[in-house]
Amino acid sequence: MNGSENSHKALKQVMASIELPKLTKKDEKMLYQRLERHFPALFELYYQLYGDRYDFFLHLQNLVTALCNGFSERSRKLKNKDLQRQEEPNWFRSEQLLGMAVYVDLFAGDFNKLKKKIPYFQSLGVNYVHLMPLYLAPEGNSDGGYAVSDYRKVDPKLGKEKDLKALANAFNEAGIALVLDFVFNHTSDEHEWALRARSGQEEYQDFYYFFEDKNEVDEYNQTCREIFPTVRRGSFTYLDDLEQWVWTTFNSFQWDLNYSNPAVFNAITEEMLFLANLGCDGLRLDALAFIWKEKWTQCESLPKAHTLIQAFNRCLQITAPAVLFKSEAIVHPDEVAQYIDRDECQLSYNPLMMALMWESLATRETKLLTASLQKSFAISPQCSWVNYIRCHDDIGWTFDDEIAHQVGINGHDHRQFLNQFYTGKFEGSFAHGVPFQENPQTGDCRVCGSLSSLCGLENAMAAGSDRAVELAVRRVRLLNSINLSIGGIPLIYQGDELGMLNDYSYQNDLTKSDDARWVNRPRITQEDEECVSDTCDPRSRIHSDLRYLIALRQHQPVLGEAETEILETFRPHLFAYARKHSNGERLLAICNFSEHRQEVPTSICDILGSRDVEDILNQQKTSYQHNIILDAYDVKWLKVAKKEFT
Ligand code: OTU
Repeated sequence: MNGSENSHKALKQVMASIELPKLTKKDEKMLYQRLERHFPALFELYYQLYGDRYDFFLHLQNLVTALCNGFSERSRKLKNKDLQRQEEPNWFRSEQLLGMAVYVDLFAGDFNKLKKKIPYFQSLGVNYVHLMPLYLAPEGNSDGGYAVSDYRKVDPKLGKEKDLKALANAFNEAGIALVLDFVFNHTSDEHEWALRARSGQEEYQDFYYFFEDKNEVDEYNQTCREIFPTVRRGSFTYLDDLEQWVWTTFNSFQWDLNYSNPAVFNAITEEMLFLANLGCDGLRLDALAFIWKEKWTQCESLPKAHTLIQAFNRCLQITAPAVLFKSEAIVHPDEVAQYIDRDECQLSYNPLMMALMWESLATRETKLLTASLQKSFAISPQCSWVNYIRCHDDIGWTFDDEIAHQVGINGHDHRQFLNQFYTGKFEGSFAHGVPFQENPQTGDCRVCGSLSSLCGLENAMAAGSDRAVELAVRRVRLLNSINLSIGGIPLIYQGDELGMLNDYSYQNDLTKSDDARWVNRPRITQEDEECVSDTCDPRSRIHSDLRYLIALRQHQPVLGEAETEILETFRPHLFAYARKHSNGERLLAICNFSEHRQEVPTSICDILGSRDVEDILNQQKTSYQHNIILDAYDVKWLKVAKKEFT
């Protein structure tokens, strides 16, 4: 008997053995069709993970029951959305799509107040909103909400569950895609599963990784990366009451879930379907690289991590196919790429481009950016990057040392330089950042700070230098322009649209002071919003430049679902790429990463098929006869000039 016959038989057996929820004839047909299409793959994946267990079939039954229940609980409206999205599977590649990541409390106050911000999103052109973790979490330090105590309850400071539902509906009606965090690598130590485990219930102890033997812990620590070394060394936390160690990759109150146990897979699937049925369009898979562990490995991005995510994806295809997965793999670029697939994560953060834009700003050289993106930018046309410049986390320098070596850069030394440059330890640097998680043993470090402060605005304003302010504003525009045009969903991080500077108030809060990432998690006040209407304030320029870029993008299909080619400019300070739409339209973007004027021969326009071009960004219709000239940090978006008939 072959695999497909096996899975067909298994499906028949499972369906005969479980109690189906009440469904209309039409829904029942839809569910069966989806099961027929996706169950074989799901079965295969689940078998790879748990096939050697004596109770495999029991867990499979439970899983399919959860999927059928999830399907029956999904509202008619969302089921219609599922169908609609199937008709336009590439909706997320549109030039119209623009994202923003916000904290409900810091950005608006609570769910109801956030609902009132819908016009703000709309006026910016934002139609994809990622709400930072909003779930019930421990009081005090909860890692910014990434320690979840209950996936079905919201943080009471933000409102009630019904308020979140109302917000999701309002977003839906306003055409705003909602993205929520799926924090599935760990729960908080206050999650019911953790509490039960702690009280000695064996069934729940199997939900996490407990060790009695210190040697075993030491063995794992030899090969695992330390993520928050200044908080705690190693990846484990000793629990005095249990006299055992528990696996905690991040903070001590974040307990890693044990996915070698199928009961964990099933339980988390139910939580995932609950979130899907709230009406979100995307789930951000937090820390997804860490979900599978094996001794003597790094316990990151192991093959079974992919098997797990693909299995979760199939579960969604069966119950809530409108929902996309967004990979949050802030790892080596080759590993980032491994999560991107229609059947795994349709969306992925682009940490390589993010880090290397900052690298190019520091060095004024584009060779590493160009060489790296030439290798890693192209992904499946059924997927999309989520491009970003800043987020709620730190900046880690996750480039490929091999490529760095090829362009004459020593990766280790270069990271040290970048950390120094962005944390005020390099003379002449424009940036004002804060170091994060310096590891005394390895010398590793990451950088925090807001977009504007890292681009030099904070120092420039403090120095009262008009020239320095001008350059900072231009740097911000340069990075925004790439984010908006290179291909992918641009994700604006809250406050960056207002040019906000670092917020040092976290240093006075005991629950935050040891986590420098709070420097780039500001509370956004009315005053901050009003700042940008004062034209004397440089932040107003940052804001209006961004608005201008967004408005332009919305009318350029060539900036949406179109191919990207990263070009070699043979000019050390210039970065260039071409976009090509299937309708034949093309666009060439050229960016100057230096504060000095640069020139490039007009022949670079040959990729457009003509040297008679216009710069749609600066509305210059000159046809370039000589060299193209770019001022300090200038950007050009060139298209073939429209013929004027006289
Ligand atoms: C994510 O990031 C979140 O974005 C962080 O805010 C959380 O603290 C963390 O998970 C735990 O939930 O370590 O510094 O290599 O870098 O997943 C950020 C991947 C993080 C990790 C990333 C993680």
